[in-house]
Amino acid sequence: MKLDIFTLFPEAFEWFLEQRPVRKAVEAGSEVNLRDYRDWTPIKGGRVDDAPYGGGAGMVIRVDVVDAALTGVYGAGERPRTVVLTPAGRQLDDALVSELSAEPAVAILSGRYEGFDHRVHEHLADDEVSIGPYVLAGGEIPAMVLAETVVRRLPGALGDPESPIEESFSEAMGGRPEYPHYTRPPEYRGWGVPEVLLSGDHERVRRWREQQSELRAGVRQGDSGGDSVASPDRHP
Ligand code: 6GU
Repeated sequence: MKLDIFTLFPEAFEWFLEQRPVRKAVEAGSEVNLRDYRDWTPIKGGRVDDAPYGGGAGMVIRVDVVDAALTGVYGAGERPRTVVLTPAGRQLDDALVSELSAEPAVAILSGRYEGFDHRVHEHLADDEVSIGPYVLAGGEIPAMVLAETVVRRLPGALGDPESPIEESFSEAMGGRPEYPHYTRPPEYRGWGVPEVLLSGDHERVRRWREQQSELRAGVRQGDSGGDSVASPDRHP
């Protein structure tokens, strides 16, 4: 997979590129690149935005700037599947992550200000994606969220090859949240660990985890029951 993240603030992604799933995926042959719109802008002074037609507050990122950046990176030929980040987009979920991670290449367009000239959405992007029903100041955090969910699916991103299979909301979990995890010590301040996990009985552990996952799904849908284990007591 070749992932290009277009942004006005490449420096915001430094930590992100160094952390484990991204680093591992890159070591295993995937590519994650940051692309700065300003490197290709045809506007003098390195500008990328302008005042909105019709008036109003804020600045809008220009369509010619975004197009020039895409042409600068991909040439005149075919462009990869292009996602524009916008709070009004399709909400990111596990199905969309699967779809995108199966692509040979993806371009993520991240913006600031009032967003992009709408012709970016209409003519340059294939998908409009939001990371949830709330508004953030810019697309950098959404870009990292989207990129991390996709990169985690790529070969080599995770150390243990089983860990992406049984995680929350995955198909292997029937789209349900994951079961709870515990580790040493077995008792802390009187807070114990479910006995079954210490039993060494793999079949009982498997059944318990399945049940916990279903219970959490029920809790999430507003069902009663199971809350004592699904949401353990806070500090006394
Ligand atoms: Cl993709 N962008 C912004 N600015 N806010 C958001 C978002 C995206 N998704 C949720 N909130």
